[in-house]
Amino acid sequence: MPSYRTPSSRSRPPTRPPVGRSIVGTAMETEGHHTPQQVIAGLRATSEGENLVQLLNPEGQRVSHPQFHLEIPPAELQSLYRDMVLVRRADREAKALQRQGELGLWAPLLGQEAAQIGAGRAMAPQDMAFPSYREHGVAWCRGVDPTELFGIFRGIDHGSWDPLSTGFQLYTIVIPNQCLHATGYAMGQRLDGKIGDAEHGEATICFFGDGATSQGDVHESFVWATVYDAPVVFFCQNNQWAISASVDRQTRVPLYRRACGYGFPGIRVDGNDVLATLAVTRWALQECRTGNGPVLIEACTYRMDAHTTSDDPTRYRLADEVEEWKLKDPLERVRVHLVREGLASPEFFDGLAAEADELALRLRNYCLSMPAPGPERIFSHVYAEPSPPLEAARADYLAYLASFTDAASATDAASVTDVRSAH
Ligand SMILES: Cc1ncc(C[n+]2csc(CCOP(=O)(O)OP(=O)(O)O)c2C)c(N)n1
Ligand SMILES: [Mg+2]
Repeated sequence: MPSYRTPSSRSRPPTRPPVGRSIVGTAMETEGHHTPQQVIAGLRATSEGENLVQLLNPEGQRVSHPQFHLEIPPAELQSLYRDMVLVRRADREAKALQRQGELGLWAPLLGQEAAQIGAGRAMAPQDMAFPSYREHGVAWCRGVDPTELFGIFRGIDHGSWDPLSTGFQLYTIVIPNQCLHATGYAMGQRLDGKIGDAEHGEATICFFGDGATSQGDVHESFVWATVYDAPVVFFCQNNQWAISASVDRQTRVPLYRRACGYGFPGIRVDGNDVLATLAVTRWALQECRTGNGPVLIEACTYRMDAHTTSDDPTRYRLADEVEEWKLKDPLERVRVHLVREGLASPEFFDGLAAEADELALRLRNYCLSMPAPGPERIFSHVYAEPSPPLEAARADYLAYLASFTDAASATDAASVTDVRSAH
């Protein structure tokens, strides 16, 4: 029987008395004018947030924190900025492709780049991520190309990357099933003796939203994770909205404080600050790797765009709110910091802009030439090993299609190819 070690001393985040329930964070696209009132409201919102870990403020200045000290070389800072710029560009291109009828749907990540790049870059190669449907930035960090995401949103694929080699599981639409999957996986890591070593130990990180916290799955996951000391970081991106339901419809206490009721640490980070998110997630994963999991992180951020391309957020939220968050843009504060501190040259920014253009063009070209898979594709990659009942079902289905007199249908059915083998 495996023994479950109860951590003797958790290194907990600092605790301070709660001061309120409003959650604030930061803003986005930088075009547009803001009134002085909006500027002040935006900046004050971040600095007054309850127990918010922040290392780079919206003005692009480093701030200190008693527990989290992050020394970061200029090259690493540039590379974090590069990741955020490129995933934002991929996200904007995907939205344009949807509007042009090339994707069936898109779930924008605009505004959540720092939360996702900070968390994704904190992961070690041996860690495993369980995403929802908006984690395009984490996918990027795990080496899953945006083209792989496009297959899902074009409706021709259920996800074609390898979760084991990338450490990035498939997208999950059913909210928030992935919390249960992640908890089970993390329990497995513990049972297999994969934790305990700070360098080689494994950890799991699970991504979900503020709205997801109202689902029973999250409660069940928290209970199982805590009583089995599962090495899982629950990474909640509180982007303030669950489609049209604002976060005050989900909770009357800041979400990170819920962890206390389950007996594990909860910590609240400025999710629009890539440095703070990186530092806090690194700490949390390390806690898990060394047997002190689970940990809950609430990353305070904002969904700047619609829930999906099928949603119209002007129906349920005020433009003022969005304007306020624009002032806390996760990219802009890093750009300002790099420029002000002389940590990146104009050539760096020019080169990055060109790289983003190239990426967008590559994604567009790929999308326009993406082959449609045949109808038998649904039977592919279901099990690792051949399955006679599934093979029989596939043969039946192809025979059924071939029974049509329509020559075009028969040709389509016969010429179907696996979309993966085509690329
Ligand atoms: C079980 C379940 N119920 C309802 C939905 C429909 N739905 C899709 S996204 C969403 C809101 C999720 O909000 P949140 O957890 O805050 O994540 P966000 O979209 O903001 O990233 C809902 C209700 C679903 N996908 N699954
Ligand atoms: Mg949300």
